[in-house]
Amino acid sequence: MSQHQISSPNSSTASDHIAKALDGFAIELPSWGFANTGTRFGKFVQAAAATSLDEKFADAGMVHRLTGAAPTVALHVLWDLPGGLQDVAHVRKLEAQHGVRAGAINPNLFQDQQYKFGSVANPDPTIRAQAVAHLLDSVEIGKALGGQDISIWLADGSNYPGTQSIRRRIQWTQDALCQTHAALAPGQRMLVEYKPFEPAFYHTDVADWGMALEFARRAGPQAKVLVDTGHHYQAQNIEQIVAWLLQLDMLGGFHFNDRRYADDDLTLGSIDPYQVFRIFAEMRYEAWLKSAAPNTAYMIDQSHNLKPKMEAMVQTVAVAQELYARAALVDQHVLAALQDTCDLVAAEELYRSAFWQDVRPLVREWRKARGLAEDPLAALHESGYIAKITTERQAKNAGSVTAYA
Ligand code: LRH
Ligand code: MN
Repeated sequence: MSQHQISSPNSSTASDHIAKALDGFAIELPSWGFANTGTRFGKFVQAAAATSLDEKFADAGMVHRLTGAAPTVALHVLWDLPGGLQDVAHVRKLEAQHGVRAGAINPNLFQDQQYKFGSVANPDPTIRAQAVAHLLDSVEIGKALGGQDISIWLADGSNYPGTQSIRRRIQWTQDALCQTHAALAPGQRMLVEYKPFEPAFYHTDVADWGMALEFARRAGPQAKVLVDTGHHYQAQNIEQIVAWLLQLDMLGGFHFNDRRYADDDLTLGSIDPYQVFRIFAEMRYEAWLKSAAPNTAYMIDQSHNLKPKMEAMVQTVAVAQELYARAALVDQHVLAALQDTCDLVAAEELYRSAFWQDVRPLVREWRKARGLAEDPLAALHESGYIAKITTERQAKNAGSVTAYA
């Protein structure tokens, strides 16, 4: 075997590597990925889309049964628990019924009319207090459901220079995150998600990883940074940001999706699968370095505006497994030696040839060995599940066609 090549995928070592890696790999589904979503130019309603929490849990349960890798579903408070703590008992029932647990709790601080000029960073102290109250409610819901993470994304910002004080908004945001951190139970985490723009188009209060890092650090030890892959400027090196956050032990989790232009929320690996591989390679290095899997939450955050939602979600989990399996093929020990002896081509060949390995046969083998469908997408089609939910839901969905303006 030449020094450039890693062990071919059907060798025992590769299948062991992949099996071990996939046994420890789970990715969280977004409840909103099953619902009708759109852009500002409209929403194309799907007859089989989920319109209730029951249906979202049913769909998530089906994806987990098919893939064995999606045991939790992220919830958005106002979309999924409009009754707040009162809805917890119902969520518990759905967890038992569908075999998936509630995962990260995502507060909604972007849709209410009073948040036009911001939520936690709004110049009006009454509105800031309302936003903090919602964050504290979300923490209590998280405690009641026993999930680990409160995942906070703030749409706060402004559209025109000079119209808002960036400095005072930093302090207001900090105050809110400190109050939220103070309410966390031991073992709970708050994840601070950054995004450079949209819906604000001049400044966003938590716009990049540095701001999120500083906000998290100042909030307290249970605060970490969440990296949404769609929340970066085109030329940003996302895996370098991941490496830094790992180096600082401040990486809490990911929202995976893909994009060609902005926060397009397309399906993972559909535009740039090598990007996801490079991120997973940094995660594998961390696991190798610390001989333990990092406590990083892998989550999907996509809106399936055109693709049929169940297929899109099953496809996403399968692609995530395949890209994670490829990253598991990188021999970190050999790579480190090649990197530190600056054997550039050998290092690159070892790194990229892992990406080029067609691991699908071994991933199918892993599924088969665990009593799972070798091809989850084919199994979804054969299951009749889509026909069943289409019949059950089409009337309700037919009534929800909306226009933007
Ligand atoms: C914001 C975001 C955030 C969610 C939302 C659904 O763009 O990534 O994570 O709250 O999408
Ligand atoms: Mn996100």
